[in-house]
Amino acid sequence: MRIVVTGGAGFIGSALIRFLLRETDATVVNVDKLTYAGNLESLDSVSGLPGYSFEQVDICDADAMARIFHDYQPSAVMHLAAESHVDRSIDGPAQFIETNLVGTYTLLESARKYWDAVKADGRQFRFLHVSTDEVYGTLGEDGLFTEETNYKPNSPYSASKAGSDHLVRAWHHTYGFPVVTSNCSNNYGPYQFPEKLIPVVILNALAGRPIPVYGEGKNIRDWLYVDDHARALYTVMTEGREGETYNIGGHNEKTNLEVVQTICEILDAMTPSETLDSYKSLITFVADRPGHDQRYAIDASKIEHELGWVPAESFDSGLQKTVRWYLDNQDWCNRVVDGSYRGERLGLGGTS
Ligand code: NAD
Ligand code: TDX
Repeated sequence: MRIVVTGGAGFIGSALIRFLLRETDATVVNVDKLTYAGNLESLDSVSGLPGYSFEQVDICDADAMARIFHDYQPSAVMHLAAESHVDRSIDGPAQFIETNLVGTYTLLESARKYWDAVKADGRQFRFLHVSTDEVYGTLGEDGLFTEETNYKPNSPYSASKAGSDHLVRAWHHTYGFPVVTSNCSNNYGPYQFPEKLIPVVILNALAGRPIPVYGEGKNIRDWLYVDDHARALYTVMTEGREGETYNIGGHNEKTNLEVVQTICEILDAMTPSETLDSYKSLITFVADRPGHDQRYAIDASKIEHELGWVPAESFDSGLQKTVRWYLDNQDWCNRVVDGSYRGERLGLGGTS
């Protein structure tokens, strides 16, 4: 298979490309604009392989996308490119509308025109749209998100992703375009940009800075190790039923405070602080995120029963691996924090 992966320089996209190039026969064209979240250094271990190509392209650029389809003649698209951070969407929604909605529309149209041209030759083609559980809104104390749960997005980010899911659905329903969609819970693991909770906690703790916990830390997220997500995406793309959606999750519901405290305990064991009894003393409760969803939890029985996918990593093992990775890859972290991965400086999450 020749696969166009959009957003392949991001956190999940780079895990997916490492998986595809190491574990499958696929060749990969990484189409990425290289926003602040795109980091080609996350692909250093595979970018020299013959099956890998990179194109610095904005998915909103219809001409550039048409050229990509013409030049590479892919058999599949795995669409991950997006603005992905909820807090940024609250401060500046415009880019989320642009990339997540207009970009997905532009990509769908480019892909549909290409598919129209090649399907007459009997060539196979599939479009995997990678989305999030946040489109379903928030849960109370009970219940799980299933594929039948109504969409009730609450943040500009989740609304833009919900809109992109609807576009993909409509392109299938109206044009017969061969799509499959996945909705996944919170990912964690190596190479995650330090704006998301888990890397913020690890890097702030190591730097002796306050660890910001929004509100009372009681919000619940359902965590999945990123390599399990990458494998799930490949499974859904190759074996999922056309036009269907699949929820992906790891059955790891934790309060944010539990997550933060566990990371501090792992750090206390792996690299005890010279000045603090425990990194937990850095935990600082800060103003809550506006519109903060209370609880996410995924019912993953459809992908498990229909496609036989189950996560390999437990939350404990995945978190140990993740903390170890950040400790062992200080170069990658430093180059992100000092901005040298793209020539500018990043302000790490503060406490206000
Ligand atoms: P990320 O922010 O780490 O990476 C996004 C990538 O997309 C970056 O490499 C960026 O340069 C690229 N990109 C952004 N705008 C672009 C544009 N206009 N054209 C081309 N490339 C562009 O995101 P992530 O956490 O790896 O998430 C990847 C996908 O998975 C997103 O669609 C996200 O909504 C979805 N998702 C993420 C999570 C999670 O926990 N991180 C969970 C479920 C679903
Ligand atoms: O400093 C922090 N302190 C804190 O308490 C940060 C950055 C977050 N939080 C809280 C907010 C959330 O309840 O931790 C939880 C996780 O926050 P994020 O890491 O920002 O993730 P979330 O908002 O849950 O969204 C993530 O999962 C679903 C991804 O960013 C999305 O792209 C994905 O769709």
